[in-house]
Amino acid sequence: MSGAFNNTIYNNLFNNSVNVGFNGVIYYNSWKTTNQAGTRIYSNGTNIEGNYYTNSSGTGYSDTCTDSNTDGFCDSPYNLTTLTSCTAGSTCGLDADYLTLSNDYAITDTCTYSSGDWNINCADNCTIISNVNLGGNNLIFNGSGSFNVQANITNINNWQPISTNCKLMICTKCIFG
Ligand SMILES: [Ca+2]
Ligand SMILES: [Ca+2]
Repeated sequence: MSGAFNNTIYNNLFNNSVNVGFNGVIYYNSWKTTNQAGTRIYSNGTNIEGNYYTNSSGTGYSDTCTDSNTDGFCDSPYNLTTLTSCTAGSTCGLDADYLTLSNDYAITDTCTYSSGDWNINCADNCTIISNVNLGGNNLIFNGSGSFNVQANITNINNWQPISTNCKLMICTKCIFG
């Protein structure tokens, strides 16, 4: 970039050995939009904000950054002048992507049964509206909140209601509009 100023650049896929370069005086540009629901240019996730930075070997910043809460965004901003992770308000310079897309998005709620024992976090406040066949596995509750059952959960080996703070709401005669 040469002399670029005050541009807004978001939800792009940069796939080059060197993704961003500057010539001459470096001015401020915004490398993200407001966090919002949207279709990502690349990588899984429900929201958009910054850009995705990769290379032909898949070792770009977005591929390798730490995303500890697996929300699909890197934990640290990305300084686009030095092409290194940075600390907001300190080492990010005028051009940084503050919410870089990561490829580590993972659905974290426990309301959907996949296989094995079903470990339910009551803090997810699940409402189960489709029948679930547990295949002889256990139903285990943790956390505080509720678990609202409006469908049949069958083939349970054992209930383990180990949390007294989990309110079970079992509906026997559900009314569906
Ligand atoms: Ca990754
Ligand atoms: Ca994150």
